[in-house]
Amino acid sequence: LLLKSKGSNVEEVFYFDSINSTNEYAKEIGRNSNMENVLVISDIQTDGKGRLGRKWLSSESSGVWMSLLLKPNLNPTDASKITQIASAAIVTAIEEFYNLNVGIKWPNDIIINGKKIAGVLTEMNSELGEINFIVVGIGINVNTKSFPEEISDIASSLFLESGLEIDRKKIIEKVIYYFYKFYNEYIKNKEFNEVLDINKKKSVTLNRDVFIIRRNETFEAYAYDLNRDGELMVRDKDGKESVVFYGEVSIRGV
Ligand code: BTX
Repeated sequence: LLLKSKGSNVEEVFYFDSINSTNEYAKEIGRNSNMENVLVISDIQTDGKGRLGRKWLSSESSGVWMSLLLKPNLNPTDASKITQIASAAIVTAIEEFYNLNVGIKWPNDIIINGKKIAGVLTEMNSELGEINFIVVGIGINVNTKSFPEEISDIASSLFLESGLEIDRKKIIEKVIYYFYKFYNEYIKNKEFNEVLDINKKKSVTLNRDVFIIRRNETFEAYAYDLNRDGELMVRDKDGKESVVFYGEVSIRGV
Protein backbone atom coordinates (compact mmCIF):
# COMPACT_ATOMS: atom_id res chain seq x y z
CA LEU A 1 0.00 0.00 0.00
CA LEU A 2 1.27 3.42 -0.96
CA LEU A 3 -0.45 5.12 1.92
CA LYS A 4 2.54 7.04 3.13
CA SER A 5 3.23 8.68 -0.21
CA LYS A 6 -0.28 9.64 -1.17
CA GLY A 7 -0.82 12.78 0.79
CA SER A 8 -2.07 11.02 3.89
CA ASN A 9 -0.76 11.37 7.41
CA VAL A 10 -0.64 7.64 8.02
CA GLU A 11 2.52 6.82 9.93
CA GLU A 12 2.07 3.12 10.54
CA VAL A 13 -0.05 0.37 9.00
CA PHE A 14 -0.95 -2.82 10.84
CA TYR A 15 -2.19 -5.44 8.45
CA PHE A 16 -3.91 -8.67 9.54
CA ASP A 17 -5.32 -11.67 7.71
CA SER A 18 -7.84 -12.05 10.51
CA ILE A 19 -8.63 -10.17 13.72
CA ASN A 20 -11.62 -9.78 16.01
CA SER A 21 -12.20 -6.10 15.19
CA THR A 22 -9.89 -3.47 13.73
CA ASN A 23 -11.54 -0.88 16.01
CA GLU A 24 -10.68 -2.96 19.08
CA TYR A 25 -7.08 -3.29 17.95
CA ALA A 26 -6.75 0.43 17.21
CA LYS A 27 -8.22 1.28 20.64
CA GLU A 28 -5.69 -1.05 22.24
CA ILE A 29 -2.86 0.84 20.53
CA GLY A 30 -4.48 4.11 21.56
CA ARG A 31 -4.59 3.06 25.20
CA ASN A 32 -1.07 1.64 25.31
CA SER A 33 1.06 3.94 23.19
CA ASN A 34 1.54 7.48 22.02
CA MET A 35 1.19 6.53 18.38
CA GLU A 36 -1.31 8.28 16.19
CA ASN A 37 -2.33 8.24 12.54
CA VAL A 38 -2.13 4.49 12.71
CA LEU A 39 -4.12 2.45 10.21
CA VAL A 40 -5.32 -1.04 11.11
CA ILE A 41 -6.61 -3.22 8.26
CA SER A 42 -7.79 -6.80 8.29
CA ASP A 43 -8.91 -9.14 5.50
CA ILE A 44 -11.46 -10.70 7.83
CA GLN A 45 -13.01 -9.73 11.16
CA THR A 46 -14.35 -12.40 13.50
CA ASP A 47 -16.23 -9.93 15.70
CA GLY A 48 -16.88 -6.83 13.62
CA LYS A 49 -18.83 -4.17 15.47
CA GLY A 50 -21.56 -1.75 14.51
CA ARG A 51 -23.05 0.95 16.69
CA LEU A 52 -24.92 0.30 19.94
CA GLY A 53 -23.57 -3.22 20.35
CA ARG A 54 -24.72 -4.32 16.91
CA LYS A 55 -22.66 -6.68 14.76
CA TRP A 56 -20.97 -5.84 11.49
CA LEU A 57 -20.68 -8.80 9.18
CA SER A 58 -17.09 -8.93 7.91
CA SER A 59 -16.23 -12.61 7.88
CA GLU A 60 -15.23 -12.52 4.20
CA SER A 61 -12.25 -10.83 2.60
CA SER A 62 -14.50 -9.19 0.04
CA GLY A 63 -14.68 -5.88 1.85
CA VAL A 64 -12.56 -3.13 3.34
CA TRP A 65 -12.42 -3.38 7.12
CA MET A 66 -10.15 -0.75 8.59
CA SER A 67 -9.69 1.69 11.47
CA LEU A 68 -7.72 4.85 11.95
CA LEU A 69 -6.32 5.90 15.29
CA LEU A 70 -6.35 9.69 15.66
CA LYS A 71 -5.33 12.10 18.38
CA PRO A 72 -6.87 15.38 17.36
CA ASN A 73 -6.80 18.44 19.52
CA LEU A 74 -10.57 18.75 19.61
CA ASN A 75 -13.36 19.24 22.03
CA PRO A 76 -15.17 15.92 22.72
CA THR A 77 -18.37 17.52 21.45
CA ASP A 78 -16.73 17.91 18.04
CA ALA A 79 -15.80 14.24 17.75
CA SER A 80 -18.98 13.48 15.81
CA LYS A 81 -17.58 15.52 12.94
CA ILE A 82 -15.01 12.78 12.42
CA THR A 83 -17.86 10.44 11.45
CA GLN A 84 -19.09 12.93 8.88
CA ILE A 85 -15.59 13.41 7.55
CA ALA A 86 -15.33 9.64 7.08
CA SER A 87 -18.77 9.45 5.42
CA ALA A 88 -17.81 12.25 3.01
CA ALA A 89 -14.50 10.52 2.22
CA ILE A 90 -16.20 7.18 1.51
CA VAL A 91 -18.79 8.73 -0.79
CA THR A 92 -16.22 10.79 -2.69
CA ALA A 93 -13.91 7.80 -3.11
CA ILE A 94 -16.69 5.48 -4.29
CA GLU A 95 -17.93 7.96 -6.85
CA GLU A 96 -14.45 8.14 -8.39
CA PHE A 97 -14.51 4.46 -9.25
CA TYR A 98 -18.15 3.64 -9.81
CA ASN A 99 -20.93 5.31 -11.68
CA LEU A 100 -23.28 4.99 -8.73
CA ASN A 101 -25.51 7.35 -6.86
CA VAL A 102 -24.30 7.14 -3.29
CA GLY A 103 -26.29 8.42 -0.34
CA ILE A 104 -25.53 9.11 3.31
CA LYS A 105 -28.04 8.04 5.91
CA TRP A 106 -27.21 10.46 8.68
CA PRO A 107 -24.73 10.21 10.23
CA ASN A 108 -22.85 7.01 9.48
CA ASP A 109 -24.40 4.75 6.87
CA ILE A 110 -23.57 4.76 3.20
CA ILE A 111 -26.52 3.75 1.06
CA ILE A 112 -26.96 2.76 -2.59
CA ASN A 113 -30.41 1.99 -4.00
CA GLY A 114 -31.80 1.90 -0.49
CA LYS A 115 -29.27 -0.66 0.75
CA LYS A 116 -26.36 -0.29 3.10
CA ILE A 117 -22.97 -0.76 1.45
CA ALA A 118 -20.75 0.86 4.07
CA GLY A 119 -20.76 2.08 7.64
CA VAL A 120 -18.67 4.16 10.02
CA LEU A 121 -18.13 3.44 13.70
CA THR A 122 -16.40 6.26 15.59
CA GLU A 123 -15.30 5.59 19.15
CA MET A 124 -13.80 8.15 21.46
CA ASN A 125 -11.69 7.87 24.59
CA SER A 126 -11.79 11.07 26.60
CA GLU A 127 -11.38 12.24 30.18
CA LEU A 128 -11.66 15.55 31.96
CA GLY A 129 -13.14 17.11 28.85
CA GLU A 130 -10.21 16.20 26.65
CA ILE A 131 -9.91 13.66 23.90
CA ASN A 132 -7.25 11.01 24.49
CA PHE A 133 -7.88 9.40 21.15
CA ILE A 134 -10.49 8.69 18.53
CA VAL A 135 -10.81 5.53 16.50
CA VAL A 136 -12.75 5.76 13.28
CA GLY A 137 -13.75 2.39 11.87
CA ILE A 138 -14.78 2.04 8.25
CA GLY A 139 -16.45 -1.00 6.72
CA ILE A 140 -17.17 -1.14 2.98
CA ASN A 141 -18.74 -4.07 1.15
CA VAL A 142 -16.65 -3.98 -2.01
CA ASN A 143 -16.66 -7.24 -3.97
CA THR A 144 -19.15 -9.18 -1.83
CA LYS A 145 -21.25 -11.52 -3.98
CA SER A 146 -23.98 -12.39 -1.49
CA PHE A 147 -25.14 -11.76 2.08
CA PRO A 148 -26.70 -14.06 4.66
CA GLU A 149 -30.45 -14.04 4.74
CA GLU A 150 -30.76 -11.93 7.91
CA ILE A 151 -29.34 -8.90 6.13
CA SER A 152 -29.81 -9.63 2.42
CA ASP A 153 -32.76 -7.23 2.28
CA ILE A 154 -30.85 -4.31 3.74
CA ALA A 155 -27.24 -4.90 2.71
CA SER A 156 -25.48 -4.68 -0.63
CA SER A 157 -22.01 -4.27 -2.09
CA LEU A 158 -20.36 -2.08 -4.67
CA PHE A 159 -20.01 -5.15 -6.88
CA LEU A 160 -23.67 -6.11 -6.62
CA GLU A 161 -24.77 -2.56 -7.43
CA SER A 162 -22.32 -1.92 -10.28
CA GLY A 163 -21.18 -5.29 -11.66
CA LEU A 164 -17.61 -4.04 -11.27
CA GLU A 165 -14.96 -5.86 -9.31
CA ILE A 166 -12.26 -3.51 -8.03
CA ASP A 167 -9.03 -4.15 -6.13
CA ARG A 168 -9.75 -3.26 -2.51
CA LYS A 169 -6.36 -1.54 -2.20
CA LYS A 170 -7.50 1.15 -4.60
CA ILE A 171 -10.56 1.84 -2.48
CA ILE A 172 -8.49 1.94 0.69
CA GLU A 173 -6.03 4.43 -0.78
CA LYS A 174 -8.73 6.76 -2.06
CA VAL A 175 -10.77 6.68 1.15
CA ILE A 176 -7.66 7.41 3.23
CA TYR A 177 -6.63 10.16 0.83
CA TYR A 178 -9.97 11.95 1.10
CA PHE A 179 -10.28 11.29 4.80
CA TYR A 180 -7.04 13.15 5.49
CA LYS A 181 -7.83 15.87 2.98
CA PHE A 182 -11.05 16.67 4.86
CA TYR A 183 -9.60 15.93 8.29
CA ASN A 184 -6.61 18.24 7.83
CA GLU A 185 -8.86 20.99 6.51
CA TYR A 186 -10.92 20.71 9.64
CA ILE A 187 -8.19 20.20 12.24
CA LYS A 188 -5.71 22.70 10.80
CA ASN A 189 -7.98 25.28 9.21
CA LYS A 190 -11.24 24.72 11.13
CA GLU A 191 -12.85 24.38 7.72
CA PHE A 192 -15.78 21.96 7.75
CA ASN A 193 -17.92 23.37 4.93
CA GLU A 194 -16.94 20.97 2.17
CA VAL A 195 -17.72 17.98 4.40
CA LEU A 196 -21.00 19.56 5.45
CA ASP A 197 -21.92 20.22 1.81
CA ILE A 198 -21.26 16.61 0.85
CA ASN A 199 -23.25 15.33 3.83
CA LYS A 200 -26.16 17.58 2.88
CA LYS A 201 -26.05 16.97 -0.84
CA LYS A 202 -25.81 13.20 -0.45
CA SER A 203 -28.21 12.89 2.43
CA VAL A 204 -31.03 10.36 2.19
CA THR A 205 -32.25 11.54 5.60
CA LEU A 206 -33.12 15.15 4.82
CA ASN A 207 -36.51 16.33 3.60
CA ARG A 208 -38.43 13.39 4.95
CA ASP A 209 -40.07 12.09 8.10
CA VAL A 210 -37.80 10.22 10.47
CA PHE A 211 -38.30 8.41 13.73
CA ILE A 212 -36.42 9.79 16.70
CA ILE A 213 -35.81 7.54 19.66
CA ARG A 214 -35.18 9.68 22.72
CA ARG A 215 -35.20 8.38 26.28
CA ASN A 216 -37.23 5.31 25.34
CA GLU A 217 -39.78 7.45 23.61
CA THR A 218 -40.24 7.38 19.85
CA PHE A 219 -41.63 10.29 17.90
CA GLU A 220 -41.88 11.23 14.29
CA ALA A 221 -40.45 14.45 12.94
CA TYR A 222 -39.48 16.07 9.67
CA ALA A 223 -35.73 16.29 9.05
CA TYR A 224 -35.18 19.66 7.41
CA ASP A 225 -31.47 20.47 7.64
CA LEU A 226 -28.02 19.85 9.06
CA ASN A 227 -26.73 22.72 11.17
CA ARG A 228 -23.17 24.14 10.97
CA ASP A 229 -21.87 21.33 13.15
CA GLY A 230 -23.51 18.68 11.00
CA GLU A 231 -26.21 17.89 13.55
CA LEU A 232 -29.64 16.91 12.27
CA MET A 233 -32.38 19.49 12.65
CA VAL A 234 -35.94 18.23 12.89
CA ARG A 235 -39.40 19.75 13.23
CA ASP A 236 -42.07 17.81 15.09
CA LYS A 237 -45.82 17.80 14.43
CA ASP A 238 -46.37 20.83 16.65
CA GLY A 239 -43.79 22.79 14.69
CA LYS A 240 -41.20 22.55 17.46
CA GLU A 241 -37.65 22.43 16.13
CA SER A 242 -34.84 20.52 17.80
CA VAL A 243 -31.37 19.10 17.28
CA VAL A 244 -30.97 15.35 17.08
CA PHE A 245 -27.97 13.63 18.55
CA TYR A 246 -26.17 10.65 17.15
CA GLY A 247 -27.84 7.35 17.77
CA GLU A 248 -31.24 8.93 18.23
CA VAL A 249 -32.57 8.61 14.73
CA SER A 250 -33.91 5.75 12.70
CA ILE A 251 -35.16 6.39 9.21
CA ARG A 252 -38.26 4.78 7.92
CA GLY A 253 -37.97 2.88 4.67
CA VAL A 254 -34.21 3.11 4.26
P1 BTX B 1 -24.61 0.13 12.41
O1 BTX B 1 -24.90 -0.17 13.82
O2 BTX B 1 -25.17 1.37 11.79
O3 BTX B 1 -25.03 -1.06 11.47
C1 BTX B 1 -25.07 -2.39 11.93
C2 BTX B 1 -26.25 -3.08 11.28
O4 BTX B 1 -26.06 -3.17 9.86
C3 BTX B 1 -26.40 -4.52 11.73
O5 BTX B 1 -27.26 -4.59 12.84
C4 BTX B 1 -27.00 -5.22 10.50
O6 BTX B 1 -28.39 -5.03 10.43
C5 BTX B 1 -26.40 -4.45 9.35
N1 BTX B 1 -25.17 -5.06 8.85
C6 BTX B 1 -24.30 -5.90 9.49
N2 BTX B 1 -23.25 -6.19 8.72
C7 BTX B 1 -23.44 -5.52 7.55
C8 BTX B 1 -22.69 -5.42 6.36
N3 BTX B 1 -21.53 -6.03 6.16
N4 BTX B 1 -23.19 -4.63 5.38
C9 BTX B 1 -24.36 -3.98 5.52
N5 BTX B 1 -25.11 -4.05 6.62
C10 BTX B 1 -24.65 -4.80 7.64
C11 BTX B 1 -22.40 0.57 11.14
O7 BTX B 1 -23.04 0.16 12.29
C12 BTX B 1 -20.90 0.75 11.43
C13 BTX B 1 -20.09 -0.43 10.96
C14 BTX B 1 -18.60 -0.20 11.09
C15 BTX B 1 -17.83 -1.42 10.70
C16 BTX B 1 -16.34 -1.18 10.72
S1 BTX B 1 -15.45 -2.45 9.94
C17 BTX B 1 -13.95 -1.88 10.56
C18 BTX B 1 -14.24 -1.41 11.99
N6 BTX B 1 -14.08 -2.49 12.96
C19 BTX B 1 -15.25 -2.82 13.54
O8 BTX B 1 -15.40 -3.72 14.39
N7 BTX B 1 -16.22 -2.01 13.06
C20 BTX B 1 -15.72 -1.05 12.12
